[in-house]
Amino acid sequence: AELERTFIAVKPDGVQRGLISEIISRFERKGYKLVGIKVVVPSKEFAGKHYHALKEKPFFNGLSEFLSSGPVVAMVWEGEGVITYGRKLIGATDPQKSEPGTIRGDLAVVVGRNIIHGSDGPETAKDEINLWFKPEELVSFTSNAEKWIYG
Ligand code: DAT
Ligand code: MG
Repeated sequence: AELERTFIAVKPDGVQRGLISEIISRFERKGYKLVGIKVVVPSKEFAGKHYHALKEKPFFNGLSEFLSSGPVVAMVWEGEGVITYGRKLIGATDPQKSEPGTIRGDLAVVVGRNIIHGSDGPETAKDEINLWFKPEELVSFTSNAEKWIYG
């Protein structure tokens, strides 16, 4: 299996609502591999770095404040097509527009509390993984299930 990796985070609302295992379970059952995970309370400055592409948006300050308001579960998931398909599992940014069956469609109601973050492309995936994780915090291993997932 190709070593594509993406950054996924359960935001403070998802953590407070007890949705960590539900979210991990959806990625794990799909066949993706968890190669890094930690619980952190990011500073507002760090949250601003994470969302730097949105710094001109009117909601940027509130967004950075919200991401830094409590524990976040930061993860790196690996697998073929995980960046694009991870976004499909997550659903549209606005939960009012997310399809049922997606994480946001099933578990969230408003855009400001949409419980999960996922990298939106190969460049942001690389940048976000590097921002949140040191190389030694990530593992590389072959799962026994891989031959049954990929053939
Ligand atoms: P996504 O999280 O789907 O990648 P994004 O990168 O455009 O979406 O925005 C990052 C987060 O900012 C999003 O998850 C929730 C918040 N956000 C986006 N648009 C918003 C809006 N119009 N009002 C309030 N918050 C918004
Ligand atoms: Mg985004």
